[in-house]
Amino acid sequence: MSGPVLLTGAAGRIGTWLRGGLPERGWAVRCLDVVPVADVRPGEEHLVADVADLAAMVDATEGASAVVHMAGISGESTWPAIRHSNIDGTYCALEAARLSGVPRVVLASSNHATGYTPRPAEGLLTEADAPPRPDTYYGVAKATMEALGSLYVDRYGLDVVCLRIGSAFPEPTSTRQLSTWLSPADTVALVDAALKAPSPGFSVVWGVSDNTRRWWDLTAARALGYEPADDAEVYAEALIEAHGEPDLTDPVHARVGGEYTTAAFDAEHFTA
Ligand code: 15L
Repeated sequence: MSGPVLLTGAAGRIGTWLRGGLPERGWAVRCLDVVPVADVRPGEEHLVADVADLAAMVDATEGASAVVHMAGISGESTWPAIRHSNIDGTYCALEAARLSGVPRVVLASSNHATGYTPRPAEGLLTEADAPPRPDTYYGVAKATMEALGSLYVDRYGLDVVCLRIGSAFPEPTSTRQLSTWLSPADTVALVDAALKAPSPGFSVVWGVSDNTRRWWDLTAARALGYEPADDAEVYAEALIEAHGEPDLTDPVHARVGGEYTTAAFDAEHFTA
């Protein structure tokens, strides 16, 4: 495949991991963020633009082989802020890809698109068992992202892979994250697989490491070619000593979205 991958949200946490990891896997990366990247690396191409600016996004996607769309607010916020960055931003990423003839878009969805989904009594939860059931405005934007992705596949024939990312942090910091952690290396492996999978059409997969305590099924992600290497269990002893054994009846552990489904995430807690 010729042409660089346009990486939106390149200055963010996941964007920074991908700027390191994708070139190691052979991808040329064109970086875009609304703020300049602090530590520009040799050979990197950089653009500063708002992802919700369609004209700028059309310019940015010109000649790209794929878009990896990581930009957006990374948690709950006010409706206007979410609508601008996360809903308009996703529309512009997809529409710019269509207008520029970019055949594939990888979207950073989230477990919060399905946050009110209960943990299954036993076994693993597949993506098909978790249709959109958002827990926040943030989750609504991620459910909208998946719906927009589906539209651009059916109507315009793009390939769109939605990654329902769990907890993408350097290491797990809570007992919930013993189940939901997606390590930096596995984040790169998952995006690489989403870029390489032959003709995925429309695909929605959980983004989680191979955690001993995970309850999200990885069959669909593995079918794309994802081979996770990490397991949060190495952090279990320390986290359980600090926080106690997880209470599986607590919404934080009993629902996909964890704390996002609790009253602490009611709208009045978020102001402009
Ligand atoms: C997400 O989607 C957020 O971006 C991140 O900040 C965490 O809240 C994560 O989900 C999670 O569920 O742990």
